[in-house]
Amino acid sequence: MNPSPKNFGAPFAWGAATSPYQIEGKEGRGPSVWDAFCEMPGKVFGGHNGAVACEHFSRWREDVGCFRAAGWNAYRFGISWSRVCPDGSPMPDQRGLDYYDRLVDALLEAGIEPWITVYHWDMPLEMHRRGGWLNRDCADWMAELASAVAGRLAGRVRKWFTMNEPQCFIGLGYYRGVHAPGVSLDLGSVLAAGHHALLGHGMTVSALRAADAQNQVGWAPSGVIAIPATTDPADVEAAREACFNMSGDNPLGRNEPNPLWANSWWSDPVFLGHYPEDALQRFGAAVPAIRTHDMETIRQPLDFNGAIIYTGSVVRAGHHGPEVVPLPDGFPVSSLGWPVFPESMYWGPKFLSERYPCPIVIAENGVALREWPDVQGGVADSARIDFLHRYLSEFAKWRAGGGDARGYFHWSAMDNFEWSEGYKDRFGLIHVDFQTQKRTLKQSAHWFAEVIRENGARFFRTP
Ligand code: IFM
Repeated sequence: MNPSPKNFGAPFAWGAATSPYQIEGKEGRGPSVWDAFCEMPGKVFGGHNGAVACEHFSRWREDVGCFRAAGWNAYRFGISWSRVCPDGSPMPDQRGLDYYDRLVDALLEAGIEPWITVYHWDMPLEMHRRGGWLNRDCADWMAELASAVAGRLAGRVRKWFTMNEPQCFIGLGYYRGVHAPGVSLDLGSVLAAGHHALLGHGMTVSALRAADAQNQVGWAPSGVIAIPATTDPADVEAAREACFNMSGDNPLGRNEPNPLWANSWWSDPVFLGHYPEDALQRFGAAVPAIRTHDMETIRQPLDFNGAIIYTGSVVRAGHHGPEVVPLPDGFPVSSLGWPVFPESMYWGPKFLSERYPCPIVIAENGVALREWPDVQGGVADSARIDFLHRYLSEFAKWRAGGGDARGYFHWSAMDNFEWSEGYKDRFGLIHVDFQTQKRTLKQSAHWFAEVIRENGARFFRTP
């Protein structure tokens, strides 16, 4: 590693990310668990759903043109399981695969490397009816999906994420019930579903490697990021502890008696091959049944850890352990109310890579705003530029100190269906008019293109 880097180094993936349910629309696919969830009264803002979304299924050519114009060298997108397995049988439908085949070719032609996420939440409804993640077989179904997709795209796609944020599709979906499938189960069932998801991750890694030995595989979890209140070693230690401690004393987990946002419940099995001891103690009888070889299946060597970082909490050393520092009035927040903490892009990669030594790819980072096209037709999202500038500076600081950074994917490529928040908040670098489906590159997309052209050099210059 160059001790004084002048930019993000090569090869570095610069681009943006999407997921299928959020952009594709329902044309050509079977019903998914999210279609059913959106029909449940009161679950999604304004009764919105992903039936149309960005119509990316039919507009993908135009969209790839936008991505090229935005200067990305990489694009992260997910496979719609309900498109590849529309009736819920794990047998793939070739027409679903054809779609991704064409998309991948178009991206490669545009000089954009595809980074694929195998599972980003749109489980076929029929699989959910057969138990979904509560059914251990779901792990096999996911690995079959991975084999089919990786087999078809072998030699053209080399970068893979197994799954996106099990914290969300298990924690929000099966425990809080605010995401699909929208159920609130007891902790034991939730942890069992999570265990099956982790098995699905491990089996998918093997399937991807079996399809092509040159495949590079990672995953994309999210989790709490604690930022030390000061650089005093006691505060730094308190923040580190808050990121991983799963005992009931953790101030970041106290109100959530479940593994929802804990890094260690999910990442310890994946990288270290076991669940964290403090969590096993805390969850007691709710701990899932772990069969012989399960942990070996889950712990597969990974090529990168896809960190998902939006926000954080400031933590200090208190008299009785880590304490959260309250936010002052008027603290900057996104339109979803998420506090803006650029420092999370330094401390997050640092704490994660210290505990789980593995190169970091930022799989998602971005900000929700409610901007609109101005009278001249441009979209002046200066707050997003400022957000990006600040977060990327912190990421560069981490890399300059020796961090192994391999890529940055902005969330999101384009405005889209933001799950239970519907269409009211916009995350895209590309503005989508949901009435006309017109795409407009926002100012942030143009600014980001310059950053990419110089490989982020501006963040490494000393002022
Ligand atoms: O839109 C989501 C994405 O699907 C998963 N990670 C967080 C994003 C913003 O909420």
